[in-house]
Amino acid sequence: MVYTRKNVSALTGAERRRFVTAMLEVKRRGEYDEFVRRHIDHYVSDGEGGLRTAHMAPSFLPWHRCFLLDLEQALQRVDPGVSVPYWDWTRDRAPASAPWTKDLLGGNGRSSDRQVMTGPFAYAAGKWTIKEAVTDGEFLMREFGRPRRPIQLPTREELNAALADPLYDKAPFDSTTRSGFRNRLEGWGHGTGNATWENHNRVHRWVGGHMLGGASVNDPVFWLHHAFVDLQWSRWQKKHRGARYLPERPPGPSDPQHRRVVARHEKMPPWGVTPASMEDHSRIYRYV
Ligand code: CU1
Ligand code: CU1
Repeated sequence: MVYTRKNVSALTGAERRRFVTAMLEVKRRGEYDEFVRRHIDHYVSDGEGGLRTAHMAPSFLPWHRCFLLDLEQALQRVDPGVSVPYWDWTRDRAPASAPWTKDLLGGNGRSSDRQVMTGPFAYAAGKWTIKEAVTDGEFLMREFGRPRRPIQLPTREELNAALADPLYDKAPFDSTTRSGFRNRLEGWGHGTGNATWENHNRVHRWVGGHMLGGASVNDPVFWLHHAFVDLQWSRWQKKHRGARYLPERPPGPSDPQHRRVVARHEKMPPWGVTPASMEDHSRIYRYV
């Protein structure tokens, strides 16, 4: 049956409680840290050799779509009525708004050590110990807006500029690509300072703490952020009827991107599904 993903600000108290309970149970079962580890292991950048699947690549969108579906299945094994809500950071921009409430994700980190002190994912609540990370420390960290070098959440206009691009992605299909919906949304920018981080990337920077690197999955907001990013892919498809995932065919042997990106009909690790098969989610879930 097709289920729905809702705006986090529209969840009822009971829906919030069920989402949090399911997340904590997936963590308790040890499954959650496998998701963190998988994301760290797929953190391959332009500068490294080999196939890029999750980031700095066209398959950024289908990769995270599959990743969210796996987490959602883990949540639904605990409570079949739960799905991942999305955080519309163009509207809910205040540090006290959804999803940062005490009954959901908790709030900002404290200034001394960035430790999150409120809500069910605070270390002191005893159910969210960080185990898989690139740095030490067992507590979840956030640093909203990066006070030492302030950064703002992306605006509706900035997101719309990405959605307006009619091309899905463009050669060289990496972080240096200057146009194409995928990189405008993923957000490897070309300016200096804050302009280096656009849309999706800027949100990771704004939350700060664990959201900064490959271990960003440790912060449950990762999923709410990526559900909203995933929704943009659907919006882009509706805006540009017939526009498809690119590249359609694998780059040839003389192309520097040969075997470094996943083409539309190639199998995407670790799932072995093709981007083409992930373009339409309407038989699995809908956004409301
Ligand atoms: Cu990611
Ligand atoms: Cu991300």
